[in-house]
Amino acid sequence: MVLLVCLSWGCEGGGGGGDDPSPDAAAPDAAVEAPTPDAAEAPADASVTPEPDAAAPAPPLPEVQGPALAEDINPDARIVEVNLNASKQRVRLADGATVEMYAYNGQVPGPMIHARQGDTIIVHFTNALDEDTTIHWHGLRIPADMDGSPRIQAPVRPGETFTYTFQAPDAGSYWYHPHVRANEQVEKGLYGPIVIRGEDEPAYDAERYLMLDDILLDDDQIAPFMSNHMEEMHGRTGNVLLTNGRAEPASSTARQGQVERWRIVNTANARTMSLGISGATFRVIGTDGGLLATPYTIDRLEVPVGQRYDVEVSYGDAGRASVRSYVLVLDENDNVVEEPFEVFAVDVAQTGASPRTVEWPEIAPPARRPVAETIELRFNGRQTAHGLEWTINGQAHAHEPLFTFTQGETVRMRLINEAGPEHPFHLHGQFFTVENGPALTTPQPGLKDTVLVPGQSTVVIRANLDNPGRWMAHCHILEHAELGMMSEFVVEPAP
Ligand SMILES: [Cu+2]
Repeated sequence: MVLLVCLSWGCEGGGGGGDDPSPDAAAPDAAVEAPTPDAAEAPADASVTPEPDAAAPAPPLPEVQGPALAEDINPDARIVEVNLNASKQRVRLADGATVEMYAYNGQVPGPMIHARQGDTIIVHFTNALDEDTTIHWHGLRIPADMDGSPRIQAPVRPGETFTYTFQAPDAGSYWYHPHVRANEQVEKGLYGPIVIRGEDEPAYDAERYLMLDDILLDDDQIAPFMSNHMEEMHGRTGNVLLTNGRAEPASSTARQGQVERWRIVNTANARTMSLGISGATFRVIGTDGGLLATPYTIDRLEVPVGQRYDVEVSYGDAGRASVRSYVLVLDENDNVVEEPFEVFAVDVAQTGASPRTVEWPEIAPPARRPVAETIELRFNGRQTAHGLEWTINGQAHAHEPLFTFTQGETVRMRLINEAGPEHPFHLHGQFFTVENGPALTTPQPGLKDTVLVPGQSTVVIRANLDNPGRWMAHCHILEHAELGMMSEFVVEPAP
C-alpha cells in the first residue's frame, strides 16, 4: 500500500491566529464555547408551541460537542428542518494555510443534524457547486427516493435545490455525504454528522462526535484524483489526518471522574483507522445500528471507512487522555513500521473522583431471524484498456439489480473477496448482523450497515431486508465504487 509519512502538514502551529471566519465552526470545541441558537432555543420552542393533545414537551437534546449544529428553523419540537448549501470554500485545516475545498454551509465537516428517533427531518439542499451532487444519509433506513442514490433521484444540478424529507427510524450515530463522484466530493470536504437520539439512553457528562478523515494534499492543494495506479488499487490514502476538519490534534477539557460518550466515524476515502486511547479507559457501547446489548472492551478499535462506533470513555486519572491513530509508515531504512499520531486529546483536570459505573439499559440483541436464502457476492478487479475496474459478481457498474428480495426476508450474504485489497462493503437502507468472519480482527456485534472484508477472505452477514425499494450495495472505498464496485438490489414490498 501507499505509505506516506507526511502526516504533519500544517501541524507546526505557529502564532498566526488570524480570525478566519469559516473554519472555526468546524473546531471540535466550537460548540462548547458558543452554544448554537438551536440548542439555546429548543426548550423555549417546545413550550411556545404546545399541541393540545400532545404529550409533555420533549426535553432539550443533550449537547454533542463536535461540528457546529445545523440551525433548526422549524419551531415544532418533533421536526428538525435545516438548510444545507454545498459550495466551494477556502478552509483552514490548521493555523496558517488554507485549502480550497467543498463545504456544507461553509464548514468542514458540515453541520451536525441532531434529532430524536421518530422525528421528521427536512433538509432544504442547495447545490452551489459547479457540478452535480446528491446527499446520501448513510445508515438511515429511510425511503429509497430520499436516499441520495443518483440512479433513483436525479442528481441535483448546479444552482438547483432539492428538499429531502424523512423520518429518523433508528437511534444511533450516522453521517451524510454525496453519492456523485463521491471519491472527489467527500475528499474535498462534503460530509457531516447525524445524531439520532433514542428514548431512555444512558446520560453522560459529555458527548462528542469525532469525524476522522485523511486527505491527500500536494502543495497545499487537494492532490489530483486517480493519478496513480495505487489510488485505483487501494483507494486514496491521504497524507494529512483530520479530526472534525482540523489537522492539528484538537484538544478539549474534562474532569477526573467524568464519563463521556464519543461517537466516531471514519469518513476517509479508503484508510481503515486503527485507534487507541491512552490516559482513559474505554469500552465500545454502540455501532452503526445504535447501542449494543452488551458493551465490550478492546485495546485497539479498527474503524473501516463508513462505519461508526460509539465508545464510553472514563477518566480515572488526571492528565492527558489521547486518541492515537496508528498509521503504517516507512522508517529511514524503508521498513514498514506502525507509528501513532495523536488525533484528539482531552486535558483532564484533577478532582480525585472515581468514574461512576454507567448502569446499562436493557437492550435486546438483534433477533436471530431464520434465513430465507443464501447469496454470494464476489469481489474482484480486472485490468481493462481504460485502467483498473472493480467488480461484484463479475460486473462493473452493474446497471440492473443483481438480486430481488421480499420485504421482511433475512438473507445470508457470503461476501467473498477474491482480490488482495480489502473492501468495506456497505448496504443501503438495511441493517445486517455479521455472522462470522475468520479474518476479522475485532468483534462485530450489533446491527451494521458496513463491514470490512479483508483481502482474500470471506465474511458472512445476515441482512434484514425490511425496507422496500431499489438500493445500492457497494464498496465504501470510494475509488473502488467509482471504478465499478457498485451494484443494486431490490426489496419488493411484502405482499
Ligand atoms: Cu473496495
